[in-house]
Amino acid sequence: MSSLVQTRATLVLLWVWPLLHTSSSPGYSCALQYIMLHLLGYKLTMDDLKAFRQVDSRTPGHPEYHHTDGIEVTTGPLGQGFANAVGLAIAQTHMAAVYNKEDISPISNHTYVFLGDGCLMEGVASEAASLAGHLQLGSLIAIYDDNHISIDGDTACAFTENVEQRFLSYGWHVLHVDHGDTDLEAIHNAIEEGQKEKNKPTIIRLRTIIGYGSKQQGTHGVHGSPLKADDIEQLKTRFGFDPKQKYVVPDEVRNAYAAVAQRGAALEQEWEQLLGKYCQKYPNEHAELSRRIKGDLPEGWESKLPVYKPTDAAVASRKLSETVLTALTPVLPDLMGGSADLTGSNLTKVPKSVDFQPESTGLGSYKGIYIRYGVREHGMGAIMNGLAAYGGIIPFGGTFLNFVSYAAGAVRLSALSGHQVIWVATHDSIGLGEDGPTHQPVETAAHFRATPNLHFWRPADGNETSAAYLVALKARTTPSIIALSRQNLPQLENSTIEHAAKGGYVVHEVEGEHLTIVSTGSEVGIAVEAAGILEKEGCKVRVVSLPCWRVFDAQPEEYKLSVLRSGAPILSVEAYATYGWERYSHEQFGLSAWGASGPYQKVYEKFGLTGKNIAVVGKKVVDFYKKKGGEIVSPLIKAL
Ligand SMILES: Cc1ncc(C[n+]2csc(CCOP(=O)(O)OP(=O)(O)O)c2C)c(N)n1
Ligand SMILES: *[C@@H]1O[C@H](CO)[C@@H](O)[C@H](O)[C@H]1NC(C)=O
Ligand SMILES: *[C@@H]1O[C@H](CO)[C@@H](O)[C@H](O)[C@H]1NC(C)=O
Ligand SMILES: *[C@@H]1O[C@H](CO)[C@@H](O)[C@H](O)[C@H]1NC(C)=O
Ligand SMILES: CC(=O)N[C@H]1CO[C@H](CO)[C@@H](O)[C@@H]1O
Ligand SMILES: [Mg+2]
Repeated sequence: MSSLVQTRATLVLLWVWPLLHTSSSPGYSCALQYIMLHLLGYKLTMDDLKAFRQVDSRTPGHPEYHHTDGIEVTTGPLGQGFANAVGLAIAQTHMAAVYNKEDISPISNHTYVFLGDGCLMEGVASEAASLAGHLQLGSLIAIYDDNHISIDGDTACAFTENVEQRFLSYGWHVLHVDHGDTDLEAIHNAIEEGQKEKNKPTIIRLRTIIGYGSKQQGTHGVHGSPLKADDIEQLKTRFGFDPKQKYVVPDEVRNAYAAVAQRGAALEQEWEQLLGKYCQKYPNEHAELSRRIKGDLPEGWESKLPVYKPTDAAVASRKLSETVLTALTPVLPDLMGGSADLTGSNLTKVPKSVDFQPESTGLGSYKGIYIRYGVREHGMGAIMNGLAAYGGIIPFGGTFLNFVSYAAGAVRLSALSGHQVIWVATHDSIGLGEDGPTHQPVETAAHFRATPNLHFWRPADGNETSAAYLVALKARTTPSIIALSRQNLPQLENSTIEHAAKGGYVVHEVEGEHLTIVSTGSEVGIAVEAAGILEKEGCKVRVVSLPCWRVFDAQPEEYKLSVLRSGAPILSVEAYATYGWERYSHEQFGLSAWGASGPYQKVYEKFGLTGKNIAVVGKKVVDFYKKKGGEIVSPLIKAL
């Protein structure tokens, strides 16, 4: 199994491609990738190529995983593809360590990635490169198109560092080819040399000329806009094509690529045979590996999810999350966790789990399931996308919810690509207390709730935390962010896994209510407290917990309307910006600006997030709607 991630490419690489084992996934220059896939026999016809960048084509402007045959990761935002490749290489290295045997090694080979100046300027790539060097990922080979050009022109204006020295200091094996446009032999040799290096990732710096052969070669003029007609004509003539013909593949070219495809097919058959032998000799390992690669979960894992009694002690949901992970790890070898240097605070490391580290460091082994990402949130997000893309691995990564925003570029690609990545996002609100507003997420939830195909969970207690993991682990093509508290949360009466798995449910029911309070996470307990106070004053209050909007939105209309029903005003309460709550409530209570530093109870008091104050706010809402008169209709009842 080998992977080829292309974050961008130039024409010259066309000639390199056939030397590699399988295919692909690029950025803005994916036309080349589509052409290669077409020539090598993937499901891309000449008509697909002609429909390049057209609506509903199989050839969108940047390559999309799950959309086009042979595309291994979605790329386009520079630097992401490179970091994905580090994830793919970690996955290969780990799966090889777990499943390969002395006599049969079904998992071998390399991950190749093409990158340009843009990728190398991006921080996310630096984060991933630094970690790849530390992890000694010998199976990773990066090919850097060093053409001295980016969109603004000559890289002299902004990018003059010594890339080779940078990668040497990261611990990479560094090679270069001086004439990358013409010296095919040198490219071939460099790749072979990279394959021989087993203890370091390799980067090959190819010195090239952008738009080689065009009249505008060597300038940024060829980066993004089509060549002029006369330029195309002279280019085709120069390379021995008939300038009058379009969309033609000469027979020699077709045959040459068909031979490569045949060689690949033969290698695949050989590999299938190898796997057959492995199956006979190691049936248990084979069964597990096959299950994982297929994307199935093992039988009965759900029964290991912890459940709590209403009388159980109040516990921080980050701790509840650790309890879930500890319970699931023995039955779910697919879980590969990690943290961006907040292991102790995030509680992501299952006791006794081994670190994923090169043996030589004495810190762990490649069999280990716990990745020390270091303080590299964005790198972690993009690497997790690579781990998920490889198959057989469900990555989760811990950091403070506020710092998931640092990784937002990778998070939106998880969602767009359908990668099952789980963020263990602790310290989920002003409830983190003393660290203050720099660490307190306020706008974060609104951003991630607005992101398509992303589940943002904010569980309120033990059963809800188990429910969040249940749904997140079953959602094989959807990433999840599980926002978890630092402070202890009481177990809510009536919070079953089944209820919370619907994304929203009534946690405290009364008939003929004057008010419904809808809330999430740590504020649900506060809402229940407020309901108790108001009840004593003769005001009947229901409480709804809505731990995941998107999952709730997907429930049948009838169920949703039974939870957020008509007849009384609905008030939302959450320790975040109120943005978005208009969809589920008539009135909103939350933070109107940044949080504050202090002991968490004092901070909650400062912002009026106490049972006592929410009771006052609730009363105000009830009185307002009583005075206003008229029918009160659920905010869910709308035309569109
Ligand atoms: C994160 C991100 N920022 C900006 C862009 C827009 N962009 C696309 S290509 C490019 C320049 C890339 O330069 P280089 O990698 O050297 O490619 P070359 O021009 O050499 O082909 C930029 C800024 C992007 N795709 N992603
Ligand atoms: C892939 O691995 C096999 C066996 O492990 C090896 O024979 C082959 O040369 C490798 N191919 C590449 C492209 O690295
Ligand atoms: C948690 O769920 C279990 C099983 O669904 C239920 O018996 C228990 O009462 C729930 N606990 C709380 C605190 O609601
Ligand atoms: C929990 O549900 C039961 C049965 O529906 C109900 O009697 C009880 O009042 C509920 N508890 C709370 C706190 O709402
Ligand atoms: C509950 C818990 O384990 N908290 C830990 C959080 O992390 C710090 C160090 O970062 C530890 O000191 C705490 O014990
Ligand atoms: Mg460039």
